[in-house]
Amino acid sequence: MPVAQDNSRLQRITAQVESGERVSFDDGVFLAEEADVLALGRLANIIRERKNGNYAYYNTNVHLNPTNVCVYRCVFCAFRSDLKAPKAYTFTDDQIRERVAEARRAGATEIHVVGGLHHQQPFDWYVNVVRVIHEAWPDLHIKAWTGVEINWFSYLTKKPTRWVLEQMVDAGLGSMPGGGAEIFHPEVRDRICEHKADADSWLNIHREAHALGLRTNSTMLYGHIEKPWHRVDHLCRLRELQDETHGFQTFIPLAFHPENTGLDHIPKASGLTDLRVMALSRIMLDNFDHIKAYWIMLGEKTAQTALSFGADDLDGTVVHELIYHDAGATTPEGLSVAQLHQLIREAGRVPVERDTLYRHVIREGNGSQWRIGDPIAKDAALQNA
Ligand code: V47
Ligand code: SF4
Repeated sequence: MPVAQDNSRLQRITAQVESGERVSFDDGVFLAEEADVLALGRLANIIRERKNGNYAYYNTNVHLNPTNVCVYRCVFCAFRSDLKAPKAYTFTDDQIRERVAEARRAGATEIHVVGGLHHQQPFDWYVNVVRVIHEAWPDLHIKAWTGVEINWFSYLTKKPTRWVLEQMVDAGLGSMPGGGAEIFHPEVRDRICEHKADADSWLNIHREAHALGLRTNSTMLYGHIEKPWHRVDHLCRLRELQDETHGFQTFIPLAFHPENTGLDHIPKASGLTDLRVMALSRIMLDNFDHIKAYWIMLGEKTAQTALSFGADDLDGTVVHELIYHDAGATTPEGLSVAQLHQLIREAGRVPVERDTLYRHVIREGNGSQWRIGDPIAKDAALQNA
């Protein structure tokens, strides 16, 4: 396409974004394939600041991966283990309680629970993980089980996914993380994780969760065998469900880490690709309030830069994260709140601690006590800050 025509297409899309109009699939593919990274960043920043002003959010959370034994063999995964392999583990109730105690000491407001699909554990074992956490600390928000796990529990019990979700809510589930989405398009999905829940199943489980009043997150795993248009297709499918339910809170682009995986010949995505995908996500997901730069996966420097390329959230002080570290991530497993504040302030943004549901967390005393304020968008104290 001649350069002059490209420029006029970019100008038209810019005008659309400025006036709050949605960007089409075709224009999304054009942006993904042809727009330069700074043009993408400018567009994404318009939407980011319109939705979240100058705030950059983080939360104080801990991760719990209760088992790494998994019946599936996703080619991108370095975390999973065979049952008999030396690295296989499955937590006991006491080990789970120990993680909750550690969360309490760290002042966490959330515990993020995902793991492998252990074929020898019955459904009750997974319900019990949630129950043990909830009984040990009822105020801790439990964000647990991806759509893929819920799909597996339905297979295990031969009960509908809605029933599975209801059992989890009864046990103390507060919301669902966004994992397992990978790339929805079957051209890619069938090659990287052929056995697990397909796109429609994943989306339908989130639809059902939203109907039950649960908020959920969403992700996309990029930087492996997918083409830019597969990313746009993925984003459009999420956007469509969000139009219907408004139940997604945030979207997290996840950069593929190749080490120790079946795709270790693929080089890790560059920082520029990370920023392009971040910006593209912000532009396409016009009905999502938040885009997360998961610092543990991106590294602190790219995550900080991403705050000017569409991202408004750095996730949390994530300790005991295994999925990326098994796949070669070299970031520390946890950042302190002071370090997160510094990253955010250096980026020219205002740090705001949020809880899982994007309500303002107000710390008291030495910080180990807190209370939950209003939803951030309505918080008078923050608006006047
Ligand atoms: O579904 C697995 C990804 C996901 C690799 O909801 C990999 O707040 C890169 O979903 N390289 C699980 N990625 C993690 C996840 C997540 C993370 C942070 C916040 C939230 C949230 C959700 O991790 C999996 C898969 O897409 N993954 N292996 C790898 N080698
Ligand atoms: Fe199992 Fe999840 Fe790894 Fe796939 S990504 S092999 S489902 S632990």
